[in-house]
Formats: sequence, structure tokens, C-alpha cells
Amino acid sequence: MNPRLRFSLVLFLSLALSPAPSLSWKEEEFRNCNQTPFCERARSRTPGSSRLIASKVSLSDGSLVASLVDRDDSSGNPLSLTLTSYQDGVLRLVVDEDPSFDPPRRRFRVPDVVLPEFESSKKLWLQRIAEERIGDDVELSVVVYLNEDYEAVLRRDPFEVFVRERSSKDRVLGLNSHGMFDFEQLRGKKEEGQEWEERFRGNTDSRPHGPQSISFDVSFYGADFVYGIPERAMSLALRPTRGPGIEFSEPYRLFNLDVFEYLHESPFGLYGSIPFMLSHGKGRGSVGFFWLNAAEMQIDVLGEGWDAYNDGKIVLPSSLKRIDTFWMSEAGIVDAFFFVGPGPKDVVRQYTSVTGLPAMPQFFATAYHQCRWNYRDEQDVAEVDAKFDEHDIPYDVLWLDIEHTDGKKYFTWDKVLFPTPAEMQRKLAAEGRHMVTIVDPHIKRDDRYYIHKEATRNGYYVKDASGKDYNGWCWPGSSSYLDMVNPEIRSWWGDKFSLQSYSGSTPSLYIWNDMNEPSVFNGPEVSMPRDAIHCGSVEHREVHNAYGYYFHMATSDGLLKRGDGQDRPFVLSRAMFAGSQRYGAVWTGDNTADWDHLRVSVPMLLTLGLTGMSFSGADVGGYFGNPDPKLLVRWYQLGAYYPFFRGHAHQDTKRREPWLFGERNTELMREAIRVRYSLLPYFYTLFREANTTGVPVLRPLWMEFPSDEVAFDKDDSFMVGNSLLVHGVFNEHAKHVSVYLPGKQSWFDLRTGTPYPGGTTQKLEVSESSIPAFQKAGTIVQRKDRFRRSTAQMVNDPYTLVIALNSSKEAEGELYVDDGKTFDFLSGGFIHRRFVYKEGTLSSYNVAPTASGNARFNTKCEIERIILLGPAGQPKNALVRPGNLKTEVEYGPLQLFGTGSSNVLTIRKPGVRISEDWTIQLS
Ligand code: NBV
Repeated sequence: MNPRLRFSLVLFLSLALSPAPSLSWKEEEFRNCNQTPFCERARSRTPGSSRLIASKVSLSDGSLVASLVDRDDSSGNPLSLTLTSYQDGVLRLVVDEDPSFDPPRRRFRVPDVVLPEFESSKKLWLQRIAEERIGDDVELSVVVYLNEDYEAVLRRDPFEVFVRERSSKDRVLGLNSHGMFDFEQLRGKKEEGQEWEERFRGNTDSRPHGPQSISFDVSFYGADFVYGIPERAMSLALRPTRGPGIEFSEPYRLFNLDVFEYLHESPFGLYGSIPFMLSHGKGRGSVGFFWLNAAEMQIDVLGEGWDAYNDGKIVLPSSLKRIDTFWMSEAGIVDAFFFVGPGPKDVVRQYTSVTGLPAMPQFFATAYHQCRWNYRDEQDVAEVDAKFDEHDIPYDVLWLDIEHTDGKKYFTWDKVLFPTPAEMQRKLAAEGRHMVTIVDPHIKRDDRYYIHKEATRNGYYVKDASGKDYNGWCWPGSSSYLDMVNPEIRSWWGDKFSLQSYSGSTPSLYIWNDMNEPSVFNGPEVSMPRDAIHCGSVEHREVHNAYGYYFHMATSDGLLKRGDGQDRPFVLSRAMFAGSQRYGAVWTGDNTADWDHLRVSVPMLLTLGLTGMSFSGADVGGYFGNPDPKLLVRWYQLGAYYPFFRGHAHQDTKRREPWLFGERNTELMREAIRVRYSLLPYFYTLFREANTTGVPVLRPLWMEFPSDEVAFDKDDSFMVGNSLLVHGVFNEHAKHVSVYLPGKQSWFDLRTGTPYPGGTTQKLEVSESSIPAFQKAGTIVQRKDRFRRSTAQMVNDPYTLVIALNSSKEAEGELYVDDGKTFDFLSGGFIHRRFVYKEGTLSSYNVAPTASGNARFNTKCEIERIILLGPAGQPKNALVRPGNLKTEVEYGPLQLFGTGSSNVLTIRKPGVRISEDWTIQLS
């Protein structure tokens, strides 16, 4: 059957047989805080309402432990509190029900997110308790050492945990400073007359364990702004949600959902949840707070004056500017991490020391990807592939969406449309290209489908509240969902990616995980019921936000096994949770082909980067709707700087490959993609930086300029690494763009070499051929400028170094190169160089430790061109050492990506290799 017809039939059946997937964003389909009892209850709490005090403080296993008891009511069970200090300024606070009081069941602790090596080797074993009195009398506190500059304090009465500077005693981050902590303990059986069930739009949640929510306030001291807690399509700096005169009345929701046609500039939560918030302020710098909890979470950012009704019950140090927030979760425990900073890069390093560093992608994955729902058949694939070559447009990966399967049974192929899938992949591989197929988590309940048969036989599906395999409706029709929380099931799933098991797959095939929130067309809020059951009697409500994370993990581990641990996996996922960065890339889902969605992609990707998800992108062109060619061109120009760069479109849209909009537009899109290819050595170096430090490829301006206040809430521009600043063009008719250039040093226009002073806003004329992009004075950027069809052909190409001099006539930069594919880099198989220009001499130094074992990596790649921007004087010659070779330097217009006007100095063919030490002296 023709795939379109088949899809229409499935859609018709799904509409007829069950509540349909929504047809455009409808607010009423999703619960708001008032329709969510735990949120409503928590939000009604007022400052000082918590009566908890910490008692029985002692040391146990190198951690500080205590009991939290109600000051006025001794009838309830105490809670257990554990405070642990870790290396590099990380504090962990765990609060749970005390097992010695026999709670009716164990509350869920999210497994497999915190790195085992963090728990085992980063812990600082506390040796003794230091007590101090705060204020005059009873406020006895316990002080815990964090690092040379910071310490944590557990205040006993009222209970509060905060981090402060050791010297000034100024607070930087506090929990329960406002006394709003609440922990609903599990009760054995329903109390008489109490209704535990919840209903929403025809769905009933049986809630067999009753209320079990947790809420508390967190204060960020010295903060001008707070950021983080993706995923939502709105500004980078989080706006207040509560307080006098507040524009949004809903808290920020973290609940992974498949939101059809999401709106831009909306605080509404989307496909992924990362409960990690960072703050930044001029005087203080940055701190971070992460709550490891996978249940639905709601977070208020409290606007000034929110606690006007406080009645003076709570008095906080008033000298410090502060942003207060309020965190609420439906279930789970308190497992919270405080990161002391003090710089923005310190906070992301501290956060990724807990949740893991972003995986190092293969080189090809950092290049351009071409996708659409759907490339129809093998002929279509061959034609698209050939057209890229015909139009001299480089690309690396061709993607197949759900229609390539036999009836949406993943790991199968439609035999009519894709009769020879392995051959199709081999043809692409012969050109150095790769393919990606989609593998979603819904499994068709078809007794002839091997995955379904094995999963049923082994009992691998999530169960419904009555204990039967949960049966929901998705693309294949009636579907069940694998219980990815269970490591055994993940391992079984991973085996399905072996070349023997996945028939028609080849080593050049990689994977795309969609719909893993999970999306269930007939489920509550288009997802799985909260009372569905996972292994170990875990309720779906407790693990919901991490379901997609485990699915992504299982897929990525599967590809790892397929390649015998030597081939770096590539898996793109839509849903995400804290730690997803270890398993691959994410994208921002189904955006729309309009200018606002182009604009909002920047803060969305910046926020993802801040919260660990460095390898992220938005669908270039916009998923829904048909972009005007102007918009499409602008999107390619911006997307060329996204860490994950992929064109994608909904099946109802017109075809939009870059050659379909007339010669001029093809030229512009080709140019944009070529900019990316030429900058790939720089990007790859940044991917490695993310992989070793957690610092994202795409960075908000304030991460690079932490004391430039103007930069703190800028989100129409961004830094790519520490050297490039890019500003989007978000308006069809824009003739000018105002670009803020932060810092005190100058900036050089990437195309023309024109310098601009830092700390200024420049009103720049917009040309159709590019968006504003600048190189920071004092940096060196590496490129490969020869045009190739894909990255495979670039491997041996020579480099261009662009040196942008600062006012002291100095610059430096780094280059990282490895085999682009294997894990040899983990045992030293890479080249890492530092280039320094100083006193008229450019020097290349090795910064890599000596490789161990056989994992050497080398390359004969040379530098073919060195370009100097800025005040280099008027040297005539360049002396290359070793060798003492003298070459003449040239002056002329900049030949970057096209034309240039400034007269710049160029050294051609200095004859040096990137892997060796050398100097080039200008005279
Ligand atoms: O698999 C079809 C699409 C996919 O193209 C898109 O990228 C995903 O975000 N998928 C969603 C399912 C349905 C979208 C309406």
C-alpha cells in the first residue's frame, strides 16, 4: 500500500478508535498548576510555614546525617537527611523517609544518572562536625567544608541548608531559607473519606499511594538572572512566574510531553526536562542547583515582592541581591546538588562531574545532515544524494523517517520502497556518507513481529495499573512500551542493533529516537498514564521524565556493542533528562517555519548547552509549514552554527532541498553550509572541549564575558566557543541589525575583516549573503577551506589559521584532531596543539600528554595559509623554523567566505605540519 495512504488510514483509525493526537497546540489539553493537585497545594504554602528542625546530627560514612522532625508535632515520622561534600565545590543533600520507621514503600531514587565514579571517588569524607551559633541564641548550625573558598551550613532550627563563602560568610545558595519545605510522607491506606484518584480530561489516575509530593524554596544570592531548566521555547533568562505584576502565572513545568505545534515565547514545558538551574550576577558570579528527581516538577521563579505576605517571620541577610525560586515535585525524594561556581564554566564543570560529560561525536556527525519525513524510496534517496553533488553542496548524512519501515515496526524495511537497504547504505558509504533511521519506543502489538513476540514472552513491557501489558495507541496502532528503566531490558534492546539482528543495517547506519517522552496518542496529555508500572513496582509518575533518557541510553549502548566498543555511537533523541549528554545529540522537536521560531531557537539551544546538552540543534527551515525562501536561507545561515545542523520537514510540506528555490538561493544555502564545513576543525575542537570540561559548544555571551552586564540577558546572539560571536537575522525585511559586541577587545567581521570596538552596539547593514559573525581579537581559529562533498574527503586537507590580533598584538587558539571515529582518543590517540602569536612570532606547541599503548594518532596535514587580522605592523617576510625558510608575506583583500575589503596579511604555504612544533617569525 502506498505509504501516504497507509498513514492516512492509520490516522483515520486512530481518530476513530481513540482520543486523537491534537491537531494544533491546545492549552486545555495539558494540565495547568491549578489542575494538578500537588502543584496547587504546594503553591499555597507561605514563607515560614515549615516547622521542621534538624536533630540528632552526627557523622556516618563520611557524611553528615540528621533527622528532620516537626517542631510542634511529634506524632509524624522523622525524615532522614544526609549531607555529603564532594571535590570541586559540590554539595549533595538527600532527604527521604526514614526506613527505620517502616514507610509503606520505598520512594523512587533515580538510578543510573549520577556517575558511579562521582559517587566512588569524588566524595570528601567528613572527619568532624564544627558547630556555630548564628545570631544570639538557639540557632545552632553545623558547618561542612566544601573547598578552600566555600563551606556549607546546616542550620538546625528552623531547618535550612546553605552554602556561603568562607571568608566573607556571604551566602551564595540556600535551600529552605524561606521556610517553605514540605515533604508529604506516604500513608499506608487511604484515610476514610479521602479521594486519592485524580481525573483529567477523561483519564483517571488511580494514585494508589496517595499524596507524596515535595516542595521547597531555593535562593540564589547575588544573582541578576537565573537560567536553565529546559525545555521550553522562550528567553534565555528565566522570567519571574509569581509575584506582584507578573506576566506569567504558571510555574515552569518539567514534564516530558509531545507538544504538537508548540508556540514560541511560551513558558510551556516541552519534550525534555533537566531540573538544573544556574544563576549569574555581576558581583558574585555563578552558582547552580540540580534536583535529581524524574517525577513531574514545577518551578516558580519568584519576582520581587513575592513574599510581601511574609509577616516578618523570615529575615534573610538583606545586603545581598537575591533571586528566590520555589521547586515542587509530585513524587520521589530530595536528591539535590549545590554547585558553588564561582564562574559560569565552573558551574557546568561541577554539574557535568555529577551527570557526565557530553559524548565525543564522530567527525561526520558534526557536519550537515539532510532529513525529511520522508525520503520516499531508494530512488528518492539516490536522487537527493546525487543532487547535492550536482549542486556542489556538501552533506554527510541522509535520514529516513518512519515511512521506511514495514508498518512502523522498527528494525524492519518497507520491502517495496526499500528493497535493498544495505546496498543503499553502501552506496552512500562509498562517498563517505552515512544514513540514519528512526527507531521509536512504541512497539507494534503484532504477533508476527519478533520484537513484540520476545518482549511479550520475556515480560519486558511496562504494565498498566491492573498489571497487564500497557496498551497505548501510536503510529503502528495498538502499541506497548518497553520498560527501559530495567537494565536487563536495555541490554536486550541494545542487542537489536547488532548487524546480525537488524537486518538491512550496515556499519554506516546510525539511529534517531523520536516519541520517547513517551508519546502515546490516547494517553493522558498524549503520554503514558502515571499509574502504569515499571520494574520493581515503580510507578510511571516517579520515572516519567527519565523514560526517554533510558531509551536513548539503551540505543546508544546498543550501537556501542555493535561496533565492539570502538565505533562512537550517534543517536539523536527528542526526549531528554539530566545526563542525556552522555548518549548523543538532541533537537528541539517540531518547530514551525516562521521567523519567531528561528529567533527562539537561539535561547533554546543556549539553555540546553548550559544544562549539559551541548550537541543540540533545531530543525533548519522549521518543521511545520513552508518557509519562504528568505527564511530558509536565513535559517541555513544561522543553523550552520548550531552544534547539531540538520534540515528537516514535516511530510505535508513542500520539498525544500537547497536547490529548489532558484539559482541565487541555492548559492546562498550552499555558501552557508560551506561556512560550516570550513569551520569544522574549530567546531570539532569545541566538541572535544565540551567532552573534557562540560563547557558547551554554543555559549551565552555572559559565559565568555561574566562581568559584562549588558551581555547577561542577550539571546539574539551567541558565542561559538570563545572566539566567534554570531548574531541571527530574524526579520524578513531587516536592513540593519544592532549587534552588541561584549568585552574590551575588538571584534573582526568574519567576512570582511573589518574591526569593531568591544563594549559597543553596532548598527550593521545586513547583506543577504550572510548573518553577522565576528572573531574576537586575541584568538586563532582553524579552518579547512577546500570544498569537498563530505567530511570523509576532508581528512587530509590542509588548514588555514586565522589570527585575530588584540591591542597587544597577541592571539592564541587550540586545535584538536583525532581519527574522528574510534575511542582511541581515550588512550591518547589525538593531536592537541596550542598556537600562540606573540612578539611577531607564531608558535605551535603540543598540549597533549604522550599517548599510551598503540593509540597513536598522526597526520601529515599542513597549514596552507595563515591570515592575520589586526595591527601586525608591515612585515615583509616570514621565517619558518625549523628549516630557516623565508617566504614573502602578501597583502590583499580578505578571502574568507567570499569577498573582503580590508587589507590583510597572508602567509601562503609556510610548509609546516599541524602535528609538529615550529615557529614562524615575521619581520
Ligand atoms: O516521525 C515523524 C515525526 C518526525 O518527523 C519529527 O521530527 C518528530 O519530532 N515525529 C515527530 C512524529 C509526528 C510529528 C507530527
